[in-house]
Amino acid sequence: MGRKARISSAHGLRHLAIVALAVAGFSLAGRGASAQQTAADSQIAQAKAVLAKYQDPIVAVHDGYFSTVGCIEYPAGAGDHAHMMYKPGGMGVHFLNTALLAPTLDPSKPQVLIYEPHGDTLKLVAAEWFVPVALGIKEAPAIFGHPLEGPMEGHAPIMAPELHHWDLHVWLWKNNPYGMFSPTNPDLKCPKGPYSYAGEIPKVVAP
Ligand SMILES: [Cu+2]
Repeated sequence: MGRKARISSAHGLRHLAIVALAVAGFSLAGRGASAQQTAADSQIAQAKAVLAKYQDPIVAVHDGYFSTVGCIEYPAGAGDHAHMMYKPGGMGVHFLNTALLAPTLDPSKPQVLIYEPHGDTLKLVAAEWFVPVALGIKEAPAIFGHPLEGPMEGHAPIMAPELHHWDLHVWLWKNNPYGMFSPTNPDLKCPKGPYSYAGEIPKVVAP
């Protein structure tokens, strides 16, 4: 073997070692990501089990979740950077528990429960983690590995627009074709009645 060939084979070995390290790094990163996903999935399953009791809205009221009455549906989004990107769909009836407002989030204690009216009954469809900016939060908190969206104005007409907040809707009990973490659900319908509202897409605000 000539000198040149030796050099190039040493070079080749080093190259191989780098490739092997890179592959190992990738698969480690991949394993890390999937472990995180598994952890988030089991947290979601636990939250769903713990919160199942709120399928009875009276149990929710007893625990401090109070109805904001209106059923909210969003028409086609404003589609600009000043507003949240809400695809057309429903958000339902929000039951808010102000005693749970805190800067840190607990998977078993969402601040909001979301119901879909079905005739004379309310069906639990989603939970929402909700953090007012007034609590001193400067960066999006996260739950189940997902950062909350916002900050945004309060949702008119069921909230004061001044209630600037971060939030994340998690559709634990109703399939959402837009995805489990989408704010709106095209399959959620509000009844034709005096307490159904076409919500205004909230404006994005500064943290
Ligand atoms: Cu909502």
